[in-house]
Amino acid sequence: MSLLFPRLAFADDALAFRVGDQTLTHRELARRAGGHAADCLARGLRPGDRVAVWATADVDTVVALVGHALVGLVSVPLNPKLGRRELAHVLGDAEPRAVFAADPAAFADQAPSEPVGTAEAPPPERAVDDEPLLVLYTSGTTGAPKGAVITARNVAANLDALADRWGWTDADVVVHALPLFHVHGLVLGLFGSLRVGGALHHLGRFTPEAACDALGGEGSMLFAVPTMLHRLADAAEADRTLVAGLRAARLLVSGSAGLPVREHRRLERLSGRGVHERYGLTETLINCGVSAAGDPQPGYVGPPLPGVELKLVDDERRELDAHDDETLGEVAVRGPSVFAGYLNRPDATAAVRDADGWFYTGDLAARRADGAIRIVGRRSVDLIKTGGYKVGAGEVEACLLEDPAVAEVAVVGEADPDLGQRIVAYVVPRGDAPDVESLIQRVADELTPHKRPREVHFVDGLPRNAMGKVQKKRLGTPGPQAETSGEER
Ligand code: MLC
Ligand code: AMP
Repeated sequence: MSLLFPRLAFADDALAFRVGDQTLTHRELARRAGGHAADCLARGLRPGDRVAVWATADVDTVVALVGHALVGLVSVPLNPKLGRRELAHVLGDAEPRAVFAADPAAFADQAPSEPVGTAEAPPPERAVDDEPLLVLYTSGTTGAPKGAVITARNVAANLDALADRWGWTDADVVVHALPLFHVHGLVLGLFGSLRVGGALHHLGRFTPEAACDALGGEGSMLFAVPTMLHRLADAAEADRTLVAGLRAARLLVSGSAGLPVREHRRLERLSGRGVHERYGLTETLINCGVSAAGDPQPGYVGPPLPGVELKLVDDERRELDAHDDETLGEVAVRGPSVFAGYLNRPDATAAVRDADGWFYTGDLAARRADGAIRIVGRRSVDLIKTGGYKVGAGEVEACLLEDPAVAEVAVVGEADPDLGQRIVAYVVPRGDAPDVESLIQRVADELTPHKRPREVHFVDGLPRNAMGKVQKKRLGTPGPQAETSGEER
């Protein structure tokens, strides 16, 4: 039987997790996760049950996430900043049997939850099986987010492929400041470190100084979204002493959104070393990555990982046999890391995965002769990536339309040097223009703060085609008659 987290079965006193001045060794983590698992069973929870986890970055939450994984409970990590409507949607859809919150007061109004027990017990041994491990909520173009069901095998296969590509071992300490409710921070950062038997040093919150300090110390690899690397480059330009940390790292990894070539070059100029990119999705985990054994490849996310089949297809999903770095097609992937489907949404699952197991990503790319992939954009203008978070234009539009002063609205992502894309709302007011701050706050309160528009433009009407469909590509800098207001932050 192969185990999901082999080192936890033979745990020792090496570091497994650090955040601030709190640490867990592999032995402590194994025993506390075992205690949490036993506690869950004693409360009547059974393998296969879903448990929502208020995913703050702290030791108790890590113990709970690992305890659930070991005993077969399916964690549904929640962004602690989820607004009212989105939280109600996720809880209504996932129907968790329990909610875990390290600080139950944070969750008191929403549902009963219990603090983590401090009891210790031998950890259960979780095999790499085909049972669900996580349900991760991710946005689509329209409607509310969908829960992607990820199995233990999806995760193990993907982490082993990444370990191979990055030479990732038990000697590595990953440094990151990513949230523990998405693939990047949770699956790669936490579960990846545990699967290889290494450690995760979580920074709590991202600052360039903290990242460089950690890399200058015990940290060997940095996992970051492009926004963080952009801020690192800005900070290192202003304070050259930060460069030492970047130089000391074994590997700097960027993902969750494309890192512009200019940012690659800037970091290279500053630190003399480059960034290795990898590309993935919540539903497929990581598909491609640049090998750590070779040089970084600015503009490319590398070839498919071992075990991942990848093809480029045209609009009719016919395969394009192009290796010219020019012909564009949608990326489709197949392999052991493609998810089990969306919870309660067979229709949505069938729309993205065909009968042969191919998953259609919606990403447009070209392929080089050596197989390296260059991501150039997305098929839909309604999927926005901001700071590495995926946001569906439709969910933000639906939220804004609830304001009685909004007659029509179109939400788009506009190029932003820091966030990659920033969310911009074009609003046709009903009568007098509504207050911009309250529109922005509505989205922050109902959905989540990272989905809030950073700018709101008032317009007389939205550009439409003959069929009446809004033509978002024609929205851009509003005309001279339009009233414009930016967010003041
Ligand atoms: C601001 N804030 C507000 C607010 N305005 N809160 C309520 N109402 C308002 N109107 C708060 C925010 O919540 C936040 O708090 C702080 O003020 C700053 O907000 P921000 O400007 O939105 O955040 P920012 O500093 O820009 O964040 C940048 C970032 C973040 C890079 C740190 O975007 C981030 O963590 N990105 C990671 C996304 C990620 O992990 N993606 C992986 C998806 S998996 P506070 O306390 O939060 O600072 C995937 C697959 C793959 O994609 O390939 O990996
Ligand atoms: P999510 O649904 O949050 O998992 O986001 C997945 C999407 O992030 C993908 O479909 C891509 O559009 C984008 N993405 C992730 N990594 C990269 C990358 N290295 N380059 C470009 N886009 C990326």
